[in-house]
Amino acid sequence: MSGPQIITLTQHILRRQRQHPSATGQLSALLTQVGVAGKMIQAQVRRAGLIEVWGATGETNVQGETVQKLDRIANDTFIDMLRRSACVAAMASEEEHEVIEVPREMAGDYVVVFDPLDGSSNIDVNVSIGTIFGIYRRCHPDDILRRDVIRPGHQQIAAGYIVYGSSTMLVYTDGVTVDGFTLDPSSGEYFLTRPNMRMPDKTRVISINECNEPYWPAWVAPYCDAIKSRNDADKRRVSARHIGSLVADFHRNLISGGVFLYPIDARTRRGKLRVIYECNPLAFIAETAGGAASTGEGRMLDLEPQSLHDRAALIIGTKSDVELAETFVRRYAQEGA
Ligand code: P6P
Repeated sequence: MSGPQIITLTQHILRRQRQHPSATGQLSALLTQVGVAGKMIQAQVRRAGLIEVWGATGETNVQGETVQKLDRIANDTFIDMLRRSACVAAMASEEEHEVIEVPREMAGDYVVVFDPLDGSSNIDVNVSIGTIFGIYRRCHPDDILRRDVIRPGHQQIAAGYIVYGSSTMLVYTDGVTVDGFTLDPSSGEYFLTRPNMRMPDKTRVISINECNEPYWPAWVAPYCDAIKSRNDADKRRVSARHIGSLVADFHRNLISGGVFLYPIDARTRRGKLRVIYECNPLAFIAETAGGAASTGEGRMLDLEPQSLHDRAALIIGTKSDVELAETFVRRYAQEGA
């Protein structure tokens, strides 16, 4: 890959840094290290089956989910890279019960939250999976506080994901633009292939696990029907696509235009997706790209999490159809459904 029009992830990050004269370079270094961790994880993902990384470890994580071998590898890789980056003071992972504090002598100015391998139930069937991350400034120069991590998503200063799909792409936002970088396996470098990604304003795809319909709140089925009713005998305007890997479903919708929903489950009265390290990073990306993300009752990024592994309902994607979902929620709430 060469030519003046193609720039690397590091070149892009440094260009952005130059727009902030007071920048110390720590965020640039941190984002670069995230990219390196992504390369290390994708190297293992791409060899699943050739090396003994299929299957489960036999452990159950804090979520009560079976830990896949690649979950453990991705989690340990991310933690090690961030711990040694000198940019991070604390981190929170889907796979870790508690916040991980970096020793003071190695700590930096940032806090990172992440799902090291989202969609890992898809590993053994060769379906796209990914890493999701969010970055915050630490709240206090010396101590790690609860509010360093348990905080609303609108305080993020950067967020992104790495999707291990037909190619490996790193997509991140600094709050100004959303930019996508494709990993070139021959050079080991990420190249800017999708600058300034914008969420299309038309929904072409709806993503939801239809098998949960018996447990949906009353507003969900009518909402889905309203979206599907845009199709007519002559033209299909909306299709259903649900990979079962949030990061892959979101990435497709960000490029093609779509809405993803994981509503509250009426049996448990809670959602499945985790607020801090799944919903909020993607919500920050969605909003920066001109889309939206909601719990149904309100803006996802305004939600005040109460604990590290809080879950919520998530509706994310094309802004008009996220807002339409909120309209349905209000209508059915008024009808007492
Ligand atoms: P279900 C993967 O485990 C995940 O957290 C998301 O990536 C995905 O969207 C969701 O769960 C799928 O859940 O209940 O449809 O299998």
